Amino acid sequence: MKRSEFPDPFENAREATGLGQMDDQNDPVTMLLRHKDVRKTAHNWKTFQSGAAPGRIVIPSEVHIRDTRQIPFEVDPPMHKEYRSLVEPWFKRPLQETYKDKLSKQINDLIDSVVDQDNLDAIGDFALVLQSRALTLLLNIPYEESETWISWGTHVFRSEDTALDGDKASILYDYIDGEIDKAIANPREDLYSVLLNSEVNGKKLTKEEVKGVMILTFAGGRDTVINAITNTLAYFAEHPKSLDKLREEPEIIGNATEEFIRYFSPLTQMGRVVTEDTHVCEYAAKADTRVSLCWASANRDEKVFENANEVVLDRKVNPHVGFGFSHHNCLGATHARQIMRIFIAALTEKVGAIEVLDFKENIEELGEFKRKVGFDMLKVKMYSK
Ligand code: EMZ
Repeated sequence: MKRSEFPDPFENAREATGLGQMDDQNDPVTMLLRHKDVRKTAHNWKTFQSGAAPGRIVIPSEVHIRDTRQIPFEVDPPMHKEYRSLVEPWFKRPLQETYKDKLSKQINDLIDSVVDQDNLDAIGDFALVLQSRALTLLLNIPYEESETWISWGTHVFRSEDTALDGDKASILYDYIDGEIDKAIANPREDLYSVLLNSEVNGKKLTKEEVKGVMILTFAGGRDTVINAITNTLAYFAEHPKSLDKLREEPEIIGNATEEFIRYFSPLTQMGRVVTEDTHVCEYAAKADTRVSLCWASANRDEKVFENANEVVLDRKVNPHVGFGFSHHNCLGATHARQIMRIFIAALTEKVGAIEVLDFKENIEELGEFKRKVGFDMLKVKMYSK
């Protein structure tokens, strides 16, 4: 397999039944694989809820390592809308020119500092650094704070050998508790203080609610952004003409960003808990069981995407669900898109070619399926233009 190839393990099952099965800590998941079913189910929050026990809609389930409800991610309408409209303007700030300029400077400086370096650790010394520094802008927090987040390593809830790591998770939870207390003592201009001063339905947000938004902000955009960046590097390494094409046609960088998100689908799936006995496809879903919306499979559905297994940089119609779908679509998508666009633009300006020197693929085990989602290790050299 080529390093930059991300095969679709769901094709046969998607065509045959539209369903897949996997166990997850004795709380099995029925995976919905078709674009149409995924979108339909995402809309139907009454029967397929997000507001179950905290952690239960995440796969692997986080019920054993988390009690705090992530907001607005684990809340259903009508409360979902209240929270979402509260945080939405803040998470749209990446559209502002000043924000874009700062992000662009960060990313360009980082590339300058690693270009021509031999054997660059593209995860630990590049993607993680880029993601953590960018997060200081999203939170409006001093840049230096990124050093702390980088020191946590790539996975907030995972370590090298365990899928879920309670000790590691508590580093994040304790840190956020501490920051909330500091922001209460000395109000600041950052997301913590904005949330602490906000009201929902006429009531100030509690510390627990603020924590719920902050955990989501830290955890939701970490592995996903890191995978998007490293996978893109691997892709350009093997497709130098694609990098040249984007150099010549910078106007399609937006399309290319969407296409990479579709093709890599950095978040494979998200669960829902069934609230009443129902049917999806031919499948009888029982109350209190889990289904998942498999974005990665939906994004390769040949009924929707022509040449679904190819990266078509200037794909025009691209109704991918890489950022989810419906009211729960990714809150961080504006930020993530800016990161990807600016990152790709900076590569075209500064980097002539990329070489992969060593790699280890990150393969998710999903019951009957195995899916490559990114890399556990990726060593590269970026050659200056
Ligand atoms: C949750 C999730 C959100 C979860 C959109 O995804 O991302 C995962 O990486 C976290 O582990 O807690 O935030």
